[in-house]
Amino acid sequence: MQPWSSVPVPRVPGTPRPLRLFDTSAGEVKPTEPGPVARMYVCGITPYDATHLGHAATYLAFDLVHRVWLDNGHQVHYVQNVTDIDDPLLERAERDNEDWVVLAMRETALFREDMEALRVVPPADFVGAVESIPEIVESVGKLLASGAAYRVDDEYPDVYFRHQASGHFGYESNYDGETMAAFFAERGGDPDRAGKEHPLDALLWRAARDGEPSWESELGPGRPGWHLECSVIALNRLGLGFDVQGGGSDLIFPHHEFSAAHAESLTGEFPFAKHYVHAGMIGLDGEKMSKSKGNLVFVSRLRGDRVDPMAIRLALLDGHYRTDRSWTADALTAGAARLARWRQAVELESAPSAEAAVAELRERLSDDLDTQQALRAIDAWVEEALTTGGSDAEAPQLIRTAVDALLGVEL
Ligand code: 5CA
Ligand code: ZN
Repeated sequence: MQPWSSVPVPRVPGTPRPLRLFDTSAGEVKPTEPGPVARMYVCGITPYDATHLGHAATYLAFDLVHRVWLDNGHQVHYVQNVTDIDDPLLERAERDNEDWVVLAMRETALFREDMEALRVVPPADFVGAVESIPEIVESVGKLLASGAAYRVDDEYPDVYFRHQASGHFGYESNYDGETMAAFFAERGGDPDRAGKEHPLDALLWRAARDGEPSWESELGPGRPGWHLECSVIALNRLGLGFDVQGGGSDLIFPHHEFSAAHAESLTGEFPFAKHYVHAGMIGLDGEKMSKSKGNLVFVSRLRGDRVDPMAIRLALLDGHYRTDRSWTADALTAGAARLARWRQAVELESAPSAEAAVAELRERLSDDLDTQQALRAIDAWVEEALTTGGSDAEAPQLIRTAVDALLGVEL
C-alpha cells in the first residue's frame, strides 16, 4: 500500500540521548540498542473505524520512538500493517450493508490523511494483509511441514498453530493460564472450536465458508488468521530480532504473544523482537473508547471542526503513553492554549537561552517517553520568554526546531 506523505525532520543542535523504553516481556525499562538502522514494527489499524483518538495516541507514542532514534543518528526502518481482511471488518460491512473492500479502502484513506495531519512520520513499508496472502500461505505451509501447525479434521479444514510449538510461549505477556484464557476468548480467539487440540491454539488459515471472501491457495481456498499476518509482514521485512514490536496494551495477549511464537517457530530463532512496547488505552469520560460502546472521538471529526491537529497532538502527549487515560474536552482546550502560548514565544525576536530546555526535553523523552515532563520543559522556557524575556536571538528558532523534530509539533 502507499503510505502517507513524509514530513521533514530537522536536525537538532546539541547532544542526543539514547532511548530507554519499558519492555512488557522484561517488565522493566531497558535501553534500546539499535544498530545503524533501527527496526520497528507497529500493529496497524483494522480499517472500519479509523482514526479515533485511541488509535492516534498509540501511533503518536511510536512516532516519538521514531523521532528520538532519528535524533540519535539512526536510520529507522518502520513497518506497519493494515488488517484489511478479518472478522471485525466483515461484521461491520455486513451490519452497514456495505462492500467490505470499499469500507476498508475508505477507512484506510482517512487514516492516512489523519496521520499526515498529525505529522506522524510514515512507515517505509505500509502493508495490507490481503497483499501479503502469498507470503502468509507460504508460512502456513512451513508451519504445517515442521509440525508446528495442524489441520482440523472436519468439513472446514482450518489450520491451527500448536501454541507451545516455539518453546517460549508466554514470555512476552507473562500472563498466567487463566488470564490467557480470558483474553483469548475476549480478543478474537475461538477456544470452543471443536477439533482443536487445545483451546489456546490459534487460527492460521481459515478455510472458505459460504458468503465469506476467500483466496485460492495451495492450502485450499481460505483467508489468513490475524496473528500470522503481523509475524510474516514483520519477519519478511525486518528479520528476526528487530528492535521494537509495538501496539496498544490490548494487543499484549493473544496478538503479540502469538505473533512472536509464530515467527520463532518459523525461524527456530529467538526472540522475535528485543522490546515489546505497549501504549495504554484511551477512554472517553472514564470508559474505554471502543466501537461497541459507541463512545468514539475521531481525528477527522475534530479536523472537520477546524481543530488544529497540533493542538490534538499536544493534548494527547500531555499524558504518559503507558497510562490508561481519558480524552476530555478540557484536554483539547489545554492543548490549544499551550500551542498558542508556544507559538507566541517562538515569534519573539530574542528570548532566554534555549540549550538547557532542549537538553531537558531530550532527557525526558529518552526516559521512556516522559512527554508530560518534556512538555513542561518547553512550558518553562516559554513562560520565561514571555514574562522576563532574554537576549538570545537564536533561541526561538532552536525551540522551534527541537519541538518540530522531537515532538512533531509545528509551531
Ligand atoms: N489491526 C489490529 C492490529 S494488527 C488492530 O488492533 N487494529 S485496531 O484498529 O483495533 O487498533 C489499531 C491500533 O490502535 C492498535 O495498536 C491498538 O492496540 C490501538 N488501539 C485500539 N484502541 C485503542 C484505544 N482505545 N486506546 C489506545 N490505543 C488503541
Ligand atoms: Zn498486529
